[in-house]
Amino acid sequence: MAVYQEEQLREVSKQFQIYGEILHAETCKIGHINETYTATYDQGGTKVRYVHQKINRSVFHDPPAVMENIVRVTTHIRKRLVSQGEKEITRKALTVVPTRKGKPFYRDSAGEYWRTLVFVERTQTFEAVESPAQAYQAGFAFGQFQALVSDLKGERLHDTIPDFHNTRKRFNALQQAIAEDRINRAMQARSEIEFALKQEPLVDVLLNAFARGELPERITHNDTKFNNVMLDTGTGQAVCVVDLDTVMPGLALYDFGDMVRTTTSPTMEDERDLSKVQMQMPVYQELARGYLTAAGCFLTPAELALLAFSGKLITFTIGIRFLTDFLAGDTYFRVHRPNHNLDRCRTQFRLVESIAQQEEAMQAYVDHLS
Ligand code: GN1
Ligand code: MG
Repeated sequence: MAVYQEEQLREVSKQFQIYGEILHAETCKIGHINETYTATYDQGGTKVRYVHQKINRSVFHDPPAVMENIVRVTTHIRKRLVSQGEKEITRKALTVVPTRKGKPFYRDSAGEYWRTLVFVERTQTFEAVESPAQAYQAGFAFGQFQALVSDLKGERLHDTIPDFHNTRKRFNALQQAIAEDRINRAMQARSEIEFALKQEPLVDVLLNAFARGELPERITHNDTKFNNVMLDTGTGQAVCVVDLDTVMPGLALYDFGDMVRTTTSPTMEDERDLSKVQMQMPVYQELARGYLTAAGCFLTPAELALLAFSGKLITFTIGIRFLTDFLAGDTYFRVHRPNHNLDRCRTQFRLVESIAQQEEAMQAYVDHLS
């Protein structure tokens, strides 16, 4: 880690209610948005780990609102787990560590927002699913998350990123990026652009159903990537879900859709060999079974009828977001190599095709389960 980062972290670490001295910290490379560090402290002779994160201000315009949502949600989940008699609560519900002034975030002299969480030990995350059993765990974990927050009382949560999964707005943004073609990349992405524009009939399906009052607004996670599920290193069972920045009012279908996107192909999100990208039915079936085991009791028939479609839609939506960012010059998603966003877009579009080919069977399976 760069020296300036280490000094910055040392400064940040002093602001939070952590009793002990920081020994060292590592950069966590997962995630395209925030800067994340795992820091080890000496606490009474024992090594204890915490997570420090700098919230990306160009993505999250109101970090205090993000933190207010997260504190409300994690506090509520903790209470529910306690009342259910659960053990290991600080592994199952994320713990926001307050600053010495009692706030959930620290604002540094440059205006950057930092937060600290208790590190969840003896867990691991995976970029791609290794077995149907892991997909079951992911489905169950996010379904349970939705169930746990379903009775959160009080004001509506903040929309931390308005219109986050609004495919019509994402589609319009793509059209604009194509029209502007700011850095002359449209040529390179001709076939992806053509594919994207052809899919326009998908764009309004969920938005229209919502507008007609057929789909309920719920509290949802909105970033249900498989690498946001912490799996116990011993048992392989899901312990908790992380990355709560986008927890806000939304549709349950978007959560399920993003699980389909990130679990059912054996490949990473940026796989270059497209022949390896495919929706695997046995993995999908376990994902759906896990999700419905936890969430089946509250989902409505209209939601259940659109589960398979939601996988196709969200995969398409994230695909056009990668494509838009590629055309705009990689300003949103962190990239690690040339054409990274274009590669990511290609895998998404290949997966859209694979889901489309199997969509009927995918829906038939969930119909039979529910
Ligand atoms: C971003 O935080 P991270 O990297 O898990 C993005 C998601 C995308 C995802 C694609 C706030 O998530 O919406 O699905 O990349 N998060 C935000 O990998 O835009
Ligand atoms: Mg995220």
